[in-house]
Amino acid sequence: MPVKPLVFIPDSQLRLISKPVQGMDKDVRRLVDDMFATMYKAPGIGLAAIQIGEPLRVVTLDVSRRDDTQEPMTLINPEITWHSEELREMEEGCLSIPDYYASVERPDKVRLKYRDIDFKEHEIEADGVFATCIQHEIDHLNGILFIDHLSKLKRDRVMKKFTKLARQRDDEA
Ligand code: GNR
Ligand code: NI
Repeated sequence: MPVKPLVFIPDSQLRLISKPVQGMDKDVRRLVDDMFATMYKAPGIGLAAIQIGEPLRVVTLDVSRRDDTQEPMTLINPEITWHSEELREMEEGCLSIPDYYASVERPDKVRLKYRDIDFKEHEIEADGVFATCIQHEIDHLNGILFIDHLSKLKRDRVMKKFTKLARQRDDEA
């Protein structure tokens, strides 16, 4: 289960619309394994495939936060079928935007349709951190980042900082 390098802003891959998975095969299973390895190592509570450079609608998730009670979830082709009118604000971060955190308002509850690792369809209701994380990951599948939900001023400031960092890294290489 190799840990893969993460894709960071301002890499334009993060703006791609990821493609639906047509069915499970060895390649998709290997991708899911690599995503869990990369997500747990980071560590993060969720990961979208595009964050390791694969534009497929695959998400790994584990909001348990504790090593002794892992609750890994694989979401293939996830779709939100309903969301509450009620919103909730939560501090978010993103592995593709290291060490930057900001509050985002999103629907408090969602209904989620997805396929599991056996390509079996499920529909579940989610709230709390779980609901926030699902929405953050589905945004990734559509080329959207949590900073897109902030003011243009804040977003521009973050993009500028990371663009400068990337240029310094390139200069050093
Ligand atoms: O690890 C992560 N933590 C997190 C915290 C609040 C809201 C969303 C997240 S997802 C993030 C990992 C990540 O970047 N997933 O795309
Ligand atoms: Ni993210």
